[in-house]
Amino acid sequence: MRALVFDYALTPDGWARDVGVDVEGGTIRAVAPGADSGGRERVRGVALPGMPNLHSHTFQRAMAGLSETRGPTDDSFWTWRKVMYAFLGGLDPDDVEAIAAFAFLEMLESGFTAVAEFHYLHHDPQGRPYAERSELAQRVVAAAAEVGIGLTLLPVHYAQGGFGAAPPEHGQRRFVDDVEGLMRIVEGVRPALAALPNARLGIAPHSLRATTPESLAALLSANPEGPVHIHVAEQVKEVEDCLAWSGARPLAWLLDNAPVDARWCLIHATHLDAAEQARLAACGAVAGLCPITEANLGDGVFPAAEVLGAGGRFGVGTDSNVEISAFGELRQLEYGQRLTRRARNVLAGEAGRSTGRRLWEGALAGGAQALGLPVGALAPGLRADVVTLDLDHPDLGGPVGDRTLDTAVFCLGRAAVRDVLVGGERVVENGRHGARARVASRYAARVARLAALA
Ligand code: NGQ
Ligand code: ZN
Repeated sequence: MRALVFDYALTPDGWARDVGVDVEGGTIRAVAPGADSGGRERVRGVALPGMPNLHSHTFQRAMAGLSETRGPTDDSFWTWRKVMYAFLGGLDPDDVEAIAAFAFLEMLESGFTAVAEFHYLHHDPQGRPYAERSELAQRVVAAAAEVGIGLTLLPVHYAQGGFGAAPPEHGQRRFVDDVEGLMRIVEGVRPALAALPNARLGIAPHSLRATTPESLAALLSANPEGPVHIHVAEQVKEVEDCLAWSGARPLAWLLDNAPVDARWCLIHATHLDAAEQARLAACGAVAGLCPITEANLGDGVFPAAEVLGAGGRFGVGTDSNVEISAFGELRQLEYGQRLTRRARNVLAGEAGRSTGRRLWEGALAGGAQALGLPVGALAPGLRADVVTLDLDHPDLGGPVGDRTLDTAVFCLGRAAVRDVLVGGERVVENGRHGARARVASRYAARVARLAALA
């Protein structure tokens, strides 16, 4: 048993001072505001429940900055995807592990304490399964174990190149498998995942365009429980292609043809008509928003005011990992609304409410649901995953409360983070992960190797 006391904490009952937290086996046993410090280890700063990151493709981190030069035709998501496919062609298992470890480390330093990795890089550079089919999935698990982040692994099924049984492109050779092949990856990685202190296995049909009605049904019957994540309607072209294929818009098609409920996380549910907005809010699934990547890729703006206003659930993810920041995702989410509506404090919901607090608490709940892990609040029975804000930062010297969180979201970002605890163990101290030097230099060597190949 470890007995901690935080200077301040955001508890389910609101802000509190001198918050004692008892931790056993990584899980919170008791939370007691107004604790006296005798016999307790003091953790300085303002404790927030750590944020779950509900969507990541870690390998894309190593192409950050490589797709920002204008190409010969109008650049778009689709030209970015070509660059991304070319980049991943050369990744070997050691690259995959080194990049994942660095991305996970940066997530921890930015305030994320668990991540849902949407893992679709399965095969070797020629598109052949590895001798151990789950080789690359196991590398992702090893990376999470090395840096100590909670993990929901989502082995991804990629069935086809596009709507209507389009054959896969050359760039998709490392992803494509049948349901049986994917299930061998699921079974292969299960033991490694079971050895992590806070991990979960889910499943992910990649997207409506990369799945078929038959493979979707087969995948769901082979995986009757656990999280289900899918990319939904990120690009206007996906909406048009889905209409041409089925006569229905993507989210409407999914809701009509799959048992979408609270197990589901709908990634990039960007393009929704009014009926879809209402159905999304009502279905119990989490809208998985990745506002920094969605801005970077030119996807469009999720109708957050409408869906959240109707009681919809949401969480945030870092997707391409071009910039990794828990506070930054929430800031971009709100800024998208401000820019399109020419208004301020759109997502706070009601008068007198703090935007930063509303977003942090909303994304905690939705993120925990999407990952299927016992995280998301400082409460008994949940993991002791905590991010502390640095009260020594010159911008955080005022009274502790909603304003502290608003300052972190809108002003400081990662610079607000002091310590990060996962399962009660301190993995980040004064903004730096304990393994940063080793993990960052291994990552840098891998990025240099990849650059030399290109
Ligand atoms: C992904 N990314 O899975 O990484 C996709 C691109 C694809 C986003 N949708 C790959 N942002 O769509 O095939
Ligand atoms: Zn994605």
